[in-house]
Amino acid sequence: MVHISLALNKYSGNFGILHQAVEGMFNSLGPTTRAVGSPCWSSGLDAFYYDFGEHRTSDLEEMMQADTIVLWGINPVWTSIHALPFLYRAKERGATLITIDPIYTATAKKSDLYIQVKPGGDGALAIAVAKMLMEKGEIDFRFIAEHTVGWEELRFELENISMEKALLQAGQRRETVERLASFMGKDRNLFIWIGFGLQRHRNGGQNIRSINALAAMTGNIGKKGSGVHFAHDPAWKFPHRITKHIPAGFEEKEIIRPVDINNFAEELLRMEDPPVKLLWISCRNLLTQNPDRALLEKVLSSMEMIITVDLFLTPTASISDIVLPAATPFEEWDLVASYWHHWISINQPAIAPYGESKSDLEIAKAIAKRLNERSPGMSAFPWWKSAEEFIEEEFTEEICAKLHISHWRELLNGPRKILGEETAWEGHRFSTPSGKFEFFSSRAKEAGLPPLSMQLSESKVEEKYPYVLLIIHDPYRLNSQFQNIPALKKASGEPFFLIHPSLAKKKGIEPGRMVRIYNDYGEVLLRAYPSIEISPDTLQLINGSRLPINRLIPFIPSDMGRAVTGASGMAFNDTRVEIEKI
Ligand SMILES: Nc1nc2c(c(=O)[nH]1)N[C@H]1C(S)=C(S)[C@@H](COP(=O)(O)OP(=O)(O)OC[C@H]3O[C@@H](n4cnc5c(=O)[nH]c(N)nc54)[C@H](O)[C@@H]3O)O[C@H]1N2
Ligand SMILES: Nc1nc2c(c(=O)[nH]1)N[C@H]1C(S)=C(S)[C@@H](COP(=O)(O)OP(=O)(O)OC[C@H]3O[C@@H](n4cnc5c(=O)[nH]c(N)nc54)[C@H](O)[C@@H]3O)O[C@H]1N2
Ligand SMILES: [Mo]
Repeated sequence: MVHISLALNKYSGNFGILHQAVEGMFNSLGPTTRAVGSPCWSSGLDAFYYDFGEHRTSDLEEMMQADTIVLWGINPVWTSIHALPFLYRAKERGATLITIDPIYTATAKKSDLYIQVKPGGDGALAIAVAKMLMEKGEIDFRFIAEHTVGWEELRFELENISMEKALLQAGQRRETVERLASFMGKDRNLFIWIGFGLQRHRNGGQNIRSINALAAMTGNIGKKGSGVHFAHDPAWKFPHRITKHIPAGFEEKEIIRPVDINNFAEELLRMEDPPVKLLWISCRNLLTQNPDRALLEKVLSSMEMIITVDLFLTPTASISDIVLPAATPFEEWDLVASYWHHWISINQPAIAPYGESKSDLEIAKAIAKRLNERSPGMSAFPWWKSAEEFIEEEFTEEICAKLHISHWRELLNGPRKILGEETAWEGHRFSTPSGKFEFFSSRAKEAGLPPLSMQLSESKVEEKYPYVLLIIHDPYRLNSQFQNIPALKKASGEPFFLIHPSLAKKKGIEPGRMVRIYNDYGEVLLRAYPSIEISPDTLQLINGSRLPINRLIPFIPSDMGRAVTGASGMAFNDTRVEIEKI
């Protein structure tokens, strides 16, 4: 019954609920080793957990009722194009669009105001704005009194923070922040959309807590057209029965020996008693997306067996012993929910699986069946059930009621939005221990984190290398996917990075020149193009190219993530490098 030397690493290839058959199959074996946490959003999830009790977004369309929309560390013009019609309509209605980003992104170019924040300086920026709003009396004291805890402690802290220090950490002049604050006063509907890029820093979680506090002190929570929006997970309302086939005698919690998904290489190396021998990789291009690539290569080569399930022969699949071809979404049933909008849909197969490919569910079923043939009772996964039966089991009465359907098959006519959850936190009943929005979080305190949501960071990290490497998500790809589509490859051109003209001049780098980007972890050779879209101490690179960029990226944990996902977030955007022309 004990298969602890088997490990699973699975992430974002397909988040459809039937793909959780992989977790279900692993659960059915009893204790195994599992990658836990997330390379993506953990620090932000914890920030929302401490302040609100959980993460929720309003219906995206509410954006159209905002007076001010702040796109804070998010680049939807590249990464969330389905949101653009609402942004444009809000703008037509007179909303002011503000982008806060260290890079003058495609989104910033469409905004009315752009603030070039220092990487990791968002908390300090929120604090500077909060201090100004306090000076001007633009605080919603009624909201604070009725719906929050910890205001007195926070006010005291804010009064004692020096404005100069906050401005310096945010990399701003006073006038710029004054302008920003003028769009955020208590009588404007303020809709803040926080992105993933901004929380990929050592202080990413705390920075989000500061932004949350800014929204709360101006009364911008639970009101139409306002709020702070980071993530929402309608999928969590499903019972996830597909994962619950745990053998008798075990509790769900006991059957996972956790390995941090971000510090995967090092933790796997240290794993003893027993060491991991077989690694199952699904929905992941581990080798190109995880930090610490050199160590990862070494550790993976020491595995007795790696099985990768993927649609394509990715770099990760290429180093595996067995590659199982996955079916595409065109060839499988699935139940699909988003981590941002509120729609639920059924994915229906359009064609039968091509060649020998199989969905993750069919693979899980086949394995469970075979294991039980060899050794009856080895897997508790119900291999005899059809995909449609697995879908059926997820639809509880409550879910059907919220979708206004009596049977899931009604979704075959088109997706439905979950009703009754349009405005996040509308009744102001928060899921925190106090039931209120918490400027002071006892849960954060217990976790050894600063209890107050606004606090200037005092810790100084000695940086050996001078330039911050910001790796942003690609307009033509989804992480490492779609490399193989010639039209997209052509559209995105050869990989390159951007460098400020003053830095290019200092280093004698002409446009298009090959440059060595390096640090203690490795090096990458790439063409450089000067651009005033970034600051002189930042380099911009686009994620997803075939280049092994993650040779440069060490594992740097962010401040938060453990409470919700079980491991800290990953501070990809705190990677530091040096450059030289070659
Ligand atoms: N430097 C840097 N690194 C980053 C980031 C960053 O900003 N900077 N971003 C991080 C983020 S946000 C994320 S989410 C992670 C993503 O990390 P991964 O989840 O590893 O990313 P993908 O490149 O999307 O790889 C998914 C793989 O799943 C495969 N796939 C697609 N559909 C299926 C299916 O149905 N079944 C199976 N078995 N496989 C399938 C795809 O072909 C692809 O190879 O990367 C992280 N890495
Ligand atoms: N086309 C496309 N769409 C995608 C993806 C993709 O790869 N391609 N990936 C999907 C996934 S997995 C994810 S997680 C999302 C990511 O969606 P986004 O969060 O929009 O993407 P990122 O490029 O990671 O980061 C957004 C911005 O954060 C900025 N940033 C970095 N550090 C800081 C900081 O300290 N402060 C502030 N204010 N900004 C900062 C970056 O400069 C960048 O412009 O997109 C999803 N959608
Ligand atoms: Mo992500």
